[in-house]
Amino acid sequence: MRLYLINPSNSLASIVKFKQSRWNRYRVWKPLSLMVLAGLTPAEWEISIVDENLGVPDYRAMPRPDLVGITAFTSQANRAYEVASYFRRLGVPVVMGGIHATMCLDEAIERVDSVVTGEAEGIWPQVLEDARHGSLKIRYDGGLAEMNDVPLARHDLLNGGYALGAIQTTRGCPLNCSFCSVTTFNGAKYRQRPIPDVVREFRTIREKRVLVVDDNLIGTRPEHIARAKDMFLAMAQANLRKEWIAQATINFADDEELLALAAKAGCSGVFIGFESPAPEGLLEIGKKFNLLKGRDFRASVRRIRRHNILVAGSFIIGLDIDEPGIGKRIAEAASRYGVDNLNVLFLTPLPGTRLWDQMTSQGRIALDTFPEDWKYYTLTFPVAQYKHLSLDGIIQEMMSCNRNFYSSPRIARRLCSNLWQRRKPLLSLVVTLSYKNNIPMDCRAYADLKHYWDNRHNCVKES
Ligand code: B12
Ligand code: SF4
Repeated sequence: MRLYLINPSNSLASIVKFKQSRWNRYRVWKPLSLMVLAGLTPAEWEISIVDENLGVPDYRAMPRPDLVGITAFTSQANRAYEVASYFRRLGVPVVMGGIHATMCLDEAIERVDSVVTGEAEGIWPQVLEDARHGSLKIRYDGGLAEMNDVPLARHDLLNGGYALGAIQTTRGCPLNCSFCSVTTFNGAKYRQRPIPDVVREFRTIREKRVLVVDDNLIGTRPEHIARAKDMFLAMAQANLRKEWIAQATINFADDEELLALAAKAGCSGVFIGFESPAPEGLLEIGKKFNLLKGRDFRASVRRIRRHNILVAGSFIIGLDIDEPGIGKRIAEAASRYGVDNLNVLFLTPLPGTRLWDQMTSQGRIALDTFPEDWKYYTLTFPVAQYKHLSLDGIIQEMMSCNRNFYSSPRIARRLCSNLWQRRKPLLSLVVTLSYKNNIPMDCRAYADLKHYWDNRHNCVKES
C-alpha cells in the first residue's frame, strides 16, 4: 500500500521564495505534522512525504498511490484542494487533516474524500485501516491526543534541503489570544510529552539546528516551568549537541535558573510575541499576560540575551487602536526592547478565532472569496478593513516599520553589539538578511495585492 503525505505550497509565502533570496532557505522548516503521521503509520504502508515548499513535483511521473493525505494551514488550503482534485480525478482517495480542515470542515468535506479534524494520534490508524478496506468515512475526529501517544516523528523520511529539523514537546495554550487558533485547536490545557520521548526523538534528528515548534515552550504556571527545567536538564545531560530555537511568552525572562538550563540544553534563540507596543493593544487582543507584574520589556530582553540567547520579537499591525505612525512606533519599541530581529504581521482573522467571529459579524473581512482568497492569509498581506488605516495606509506602515528596524545603521549597531558580546553574530546576521532582502519582494507583492483588491472592489460596485 503506497501512501503520499503532502504539504502544499503557497507561492505567496516567503518560505518558498528561496530562489529569489537565498537567505529564505533558512526559513524552510520540515512539516512536522506529516512526519508525526508517518510515525503513526503501520509498516505495511510505503510512505513518501512530499513537501511542495521545496518544489512542486511532477505527480504524473510518480507511481500511483493508494491513498493521499494532505495537511494545510489556512494559507495552503487553496493549493491543497488543487492537489486533492488531481488525485481524485485519478480515483485515488484523498484525506485532509490539520488546522484548516478542522476550522473549515464544510468547505473541506466538499473537496476531499475524508476529513480528519483535531489531532491525529488517536484516529489515524483507524483511517488507514478503513482506507485499506475501501470504506473511508467522510469524517473522523481525533480530538485532543494523549501526549504519551505522540509517536517519534519519522525524521528519516525527509532529507536534505532543510536548515532546521523540528520537534514538539508540548501542545495547547491557556491564553486564548483573540487572533490565534491554538487554544481552539489544541485546547486550553497545557499538555506535555514525557521527557524521555523528547530526548529520544531529539537523538533521531539529523540537523544540527532544530525548531521546537511548541507555541509556548515553558508554559505559564509554576508546574510548567518546573517541567521545562527538568526537560532542559535532561537534554543537557544527554549531550545532544543541538542548537535549537523556540517560541515562548515573555515570562521566559523571569527565572535565571530556567534561562541558564535552556542555554545549557542548546537554546540559541527565542521567538517572543510582544504583539503591540501599547498596553491598550494588548488588552484589545486579550494578551493581558504580557502586562502582568508591571513588566519592563527592555530588562526582560536583556536578561535573556545575557544567556547568549537571541531574541526575535513579533508584533501585529492593524489593531483597532493602531493609527497612522504605528509602523514607526513598533520599530522604535522593538529597538528599545533590544530584540535582535523583528517580525511584524498584519492582523489577520483566521477561521476559528475570536477575531474571525468579531470581524465577520462587523462585515470587515475584505478578501472573502473562499477558498481562492485563503492564499492571502499568510499574515503578510492585509485582508480586512482596519479601523484607522486604509489599504494603502497599512501597507505604508508595514514598510516604514521594516525599513526603520532593518535600516543599515540599525543593523550595523546590532551586529557590532553582538560581535562585541560574542552573541551568535552570524546567526543573527543571517536572519536579518533574510528579513531585509524580503522587503523589496514584499513591495512587489503588495502592488499585486492592491491591483487584485481594486479589481475586486470595482467588480463588486459594477454588479
Ligand atoms: C511550526 C509552525 C510553523 C512553521 C511551519 C513548518 C512546517 N513546514 O510545518 C512556519 C514557521 C514555517 C510556519 C509558518 C506559518 N504559520 Co505556522 N505554525 C507553526 C506551529 C507553531 C506548529 C505547527 C506544528 O508543526 N505542529 C506540530 C504538529 C504535530 O501538529 P499539527 O500540525 O497540528 O498536526 C497534527 C494535526 O493537525 C493533525 N494533522 C495535521 N495535518 C494532517 C493531515 C492529515 C491527512 C491528517 C489525517 C491529520 C493531520 O495531525 C497532527 C498530529 O496530531 C503552529 C501552531 C500549532 N500549535 O500548530 C503554527 C500555525 C500552524 N501557523 C500559523 C500561521 C498563521 C502561519 C503562517 C500563515 C503565518 C506566519 N507567518 O506564521 C505561515 C504559513 C506559511 C505557509 N506555508 O503558508 C497558524 C495557522 C492558523 C491557520 N488557520 O492556518 C498556527 C496554528 C499558529 C497560530 N497562531 O494560530 N508555521
Ligand atoms: S498567541 Fe501565543 S500566547 Fe496567545 S493563544 Fe496563541 S499560542 Fe497562546
